[in-house]
Amino acid sequence: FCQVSFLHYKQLRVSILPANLIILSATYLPACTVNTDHPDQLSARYPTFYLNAVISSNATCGDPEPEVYCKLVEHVPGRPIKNPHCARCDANSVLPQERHPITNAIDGTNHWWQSPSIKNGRQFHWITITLDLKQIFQVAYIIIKAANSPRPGNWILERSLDGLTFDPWQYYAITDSECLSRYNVTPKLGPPTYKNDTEVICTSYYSRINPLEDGEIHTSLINGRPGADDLTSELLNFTSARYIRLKLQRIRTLNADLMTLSARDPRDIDPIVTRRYYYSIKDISVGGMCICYGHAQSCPLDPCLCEHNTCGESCNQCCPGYHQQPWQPGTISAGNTCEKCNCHNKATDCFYNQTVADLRLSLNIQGVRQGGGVCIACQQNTAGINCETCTDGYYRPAEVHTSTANIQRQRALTEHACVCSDVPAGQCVCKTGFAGLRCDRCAFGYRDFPQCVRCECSLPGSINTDPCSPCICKACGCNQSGSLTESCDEMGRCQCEEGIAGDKCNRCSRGYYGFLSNGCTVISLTSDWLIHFPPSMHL
Ligand SMILES: [Ca+2]
Repeated sequence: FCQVSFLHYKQLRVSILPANLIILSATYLPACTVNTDHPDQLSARYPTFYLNAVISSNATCGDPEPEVYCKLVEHVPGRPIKNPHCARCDANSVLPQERHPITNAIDGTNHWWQSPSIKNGRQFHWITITLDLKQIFQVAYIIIKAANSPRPGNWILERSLDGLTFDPWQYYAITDSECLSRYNVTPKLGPPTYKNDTEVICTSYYSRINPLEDGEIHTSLINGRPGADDLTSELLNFTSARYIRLKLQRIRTLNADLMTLSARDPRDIDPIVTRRYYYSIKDISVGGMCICYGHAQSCPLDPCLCEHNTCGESCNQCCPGYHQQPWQPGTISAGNTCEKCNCHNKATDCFYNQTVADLRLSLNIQGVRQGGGVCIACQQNTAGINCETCTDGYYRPAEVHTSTANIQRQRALTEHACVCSDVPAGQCVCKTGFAGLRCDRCAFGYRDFPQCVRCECSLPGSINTDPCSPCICKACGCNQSGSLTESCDEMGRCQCEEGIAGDKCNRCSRGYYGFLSNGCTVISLTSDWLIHFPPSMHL
């Protein structure tokens, strides 16, 4: 049950190191019970992955010259530091413990990256670390673990799609007031919260001096935002990144040393103080999903292993034959599975048409008129939006049901005589002029099968009972005094003089009276005797 909602989020590029796989499984298992925004449980909701990415920094301890550094321990100012836990770093050392390259930050072990201390100069407050994920991901969270130093003080977490333009994801400052003074961002007090899906906050929560080592920084980019449960397009865009950059801008120092360090060049200060100030990162974990629009379970480098009947490099479209509904990105609450078109197994592809959907012309796979799938290239002499009917000249045998029909439609005996219809099955619906179960003869009044042309003989005008038999015309019988000629039309209607009516021109038209040899007389509307005519008298 829990796995279902989890399936959209994938494991990106899991390291092959056993240590990482243990971390991975540890974060996978609680997924079923965790529904919280607490940063400690970020990794529970989204699988952690260690990146096989490329990481770089512009400064490293012991590069180019070996140097001695000491761990920061609490002490009383003015008194000598007892047991100063010092060590040597040398980027070119043969001893692994003396080398602290930036690759240690993503190696999945306890080896760490370390920067030169500010004993070497003030410029070592400003160090940039860039992580190239090698493809665009939707980053859900980033967890950074410090090693033998406090966490960075002031710094900016940035993201980029192209490696050229970077946008801030989050600001971190030693104090809330520095959020405003350095980054011009109103500080978030306490544990980070997010008002909207794209809010870039500034927090001092993770820049505290304690713990002096092994501190962690949890940055959530999805959890805690309004669109977290049902990813909005804004949040999808906001979390998309190929490059992640840490712009470190100020090492966290003991308050007791703040005055000394800010007033003087670090190179003029006793190295006992300055060699304790450097950055260290043991581990950077990035969790997220590949850009498969929530339609892939696994997330190899490329392409996405699409599910939910989606296809395309990024699962960004429905697969052929699955266009009953328009494509949508998958979300946690809805898989938005692409729906198969109902082509009655007569077509392999279809397309979505909104008009067809609006008019409810398309049957879905459940036989309900819902969706806009239109089948393409119906096979086996079938036709129609759902391949539910047949092409002209073919009919569906009575024993074959539309929904299960896998038998070829049968050809009518006379091609093009039969118009396909499914009601009733097995019966051709014949074109005009044709008749019979298979439209294999001419209809009454038509002759010369298979042409079936209309017969000329008019039944009202002839004594025939079959229009296709030779015509024997009826006499016109026109009234001599009422008609213009002796001939009549094919229906036996004579041509009457003015004021005369009737097929045989033997009575007066309406408005005339007195049928005589010289015709009918028009009724005078002023004649008041008109109303005395017996009603039975026809005018
Ligand atoms: Ca490490």
